[in-house]
Amino acid sequence: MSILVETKTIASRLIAPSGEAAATLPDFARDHAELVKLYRAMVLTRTFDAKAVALQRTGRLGTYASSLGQEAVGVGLAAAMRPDDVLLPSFREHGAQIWRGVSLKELFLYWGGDERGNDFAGPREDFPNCVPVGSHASHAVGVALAFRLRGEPRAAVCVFGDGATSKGDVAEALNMAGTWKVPTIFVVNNNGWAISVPVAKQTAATTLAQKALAAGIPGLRVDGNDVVAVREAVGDALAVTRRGDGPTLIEAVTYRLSDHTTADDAGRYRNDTEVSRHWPEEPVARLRSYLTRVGAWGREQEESLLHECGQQVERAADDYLAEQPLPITALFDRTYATMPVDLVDQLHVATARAAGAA
Ligand SMILES: Cc1ncc(C[n+]2csc(CCOP(=O)(O)OP(=O)(O)O)c2C)c(N)n1
Ligand SMILES: [Mg+2]
Repeated sequence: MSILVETKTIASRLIAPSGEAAATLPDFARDHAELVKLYRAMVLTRTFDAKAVALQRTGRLGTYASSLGQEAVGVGLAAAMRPDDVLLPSFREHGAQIWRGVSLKELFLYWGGDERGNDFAGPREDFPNCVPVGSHASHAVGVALAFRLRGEPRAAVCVFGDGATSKGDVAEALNMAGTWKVPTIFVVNNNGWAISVPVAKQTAATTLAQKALAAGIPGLRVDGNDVVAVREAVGDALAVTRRGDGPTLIEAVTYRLSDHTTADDAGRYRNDTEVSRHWPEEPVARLRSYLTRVGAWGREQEESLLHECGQQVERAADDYLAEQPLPITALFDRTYATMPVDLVDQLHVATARAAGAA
């Protein structure tokens, strides 16, 4: 009798950290222009990220969750999606949101505490960031069920962290997705840490991909710092689910090079040696190195891309900073059709204070 207890522990990889091809590349990756698009999106994401941290440090943005070193997960999965699929991100998927057309100004607004940042002009049906850990996984199953009931060939792509996989919400969502065979792709952005808790301290599972087994769905591990491998894995899973063959759980193994958020100091619980060990694997340098090797990228392109991204991000930051903030009373606007009494009282206090301050 054989007992199936885990999925493959080796993460599939197409481009090695050195920038050499580690396997035969899929068709899309033979087109250098396609790879350059992925590279540009990762560089833009990183440029946005650095500016967001700088704005927070100077008191002009709220608490911000950096995606430094994790750009390949977001960009790779979004590049595999169709525009009318629906993305349900957690809070570290800036790369995916940017790829799908959320504007940099909207992202700054959101992280500046302004709800208008969630009213995307671009992907109208994408979900806003989900800060409660893992609670959007069941929403993703609902979205996918709606697609099935309406006979639409669309899929829901739900991204959450390694920490979220320890939550009941995620286990329940995987279970129902498997039972109903709905078109949901779950991507675990495994960055090694849930704030100060490393993966090994929150689960005895050898991989997070194997959490798919109990739900009766495929689970696989992919190198989350290899944007080509991420795009390929998510693309394949989407093709399967569009045929009606159900969901997949993809564990993208990456590493959080930054603090958890700007409100965190990872130096208090994680040593620098561990972080240094992961820098050589980061996704942006890896793809640049591949593109340089094959003659599709050079110093001039790099310089002009950095300049372009810098300008685009600065313009968006200026637009964000020039926006008239919403009145404090806007906090009360969109949660209840009929406001509970205690909130009505708070609204009166806020209104009075705002009037006093004016
Ligand atoms: C339900 C819930 N519990 C606790 C928190 C506080 N919290 C915010 S992020 C986080 C850790 C999340 O870790 P992980 O899922 O690995 O995502 P990562 O932040 O590493 O991207 C926690 C516990 C929360 N936001 N929601
Ligand atoms: Mg994590």
